[in-house]
Amino acid sequence: KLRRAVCPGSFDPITNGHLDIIGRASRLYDVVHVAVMINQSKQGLFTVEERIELIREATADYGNVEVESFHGLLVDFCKQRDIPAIVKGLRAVSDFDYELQMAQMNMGLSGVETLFVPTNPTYSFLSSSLVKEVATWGGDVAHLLPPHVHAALTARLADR
Ligand code: COD
Repeated sequence: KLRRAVCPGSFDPITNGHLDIIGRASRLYDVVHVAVMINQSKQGLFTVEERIELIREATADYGNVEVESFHGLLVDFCKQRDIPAIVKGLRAVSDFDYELQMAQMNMGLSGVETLFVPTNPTYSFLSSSLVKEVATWGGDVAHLLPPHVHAALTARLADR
């Protein structure tokens, strides 16, 4: 039986911080599902389809990563695919309260475990929203994103 885990998020867009966690999960599990969770109250910079494509290109070399979107509860995504574990990165104590709440809620709802991986300190300050804000005002974020994601971000911001 294949051992599966999910790395969920918004990934608007995927950063080197996300990629670090996905890569580490891909060494621990047979299959890692990356779930782009659809949040209709949040207007993204990239469409869900664009985010999926950027993640697929970034994770193609790992060989065991499957990328898809999902509209609904993360525990239902897990149940439908027989996934017993959620893998999350923890950047700082500021992440902890909310992540703990979600982990306990998800455990209570369906018994799915959440495993926390400490962020690579190189990326502990990194989030998609900060990257977008810095790039919007011309700051250099090239070292924080895979090259094709940086190119897509630069193009998208130039269009606006
Ligand atoms: N270093 C390491 N890890 C990182 C970094 C970084 N620099 N940045 C992000 N991460 C990891 C974190 O684990 C983070 O949780 C994950 O990547 C995704 O990050 P984002 O910012 O793309 O996504 P979020 O925080 O918007 O994702 C929240 C979810 C979509 C996971 C959550 O809202 C959810 O599960 N929603 C589905 C609906 C649901 O089930 N709700 C009930 C929850 S109890």
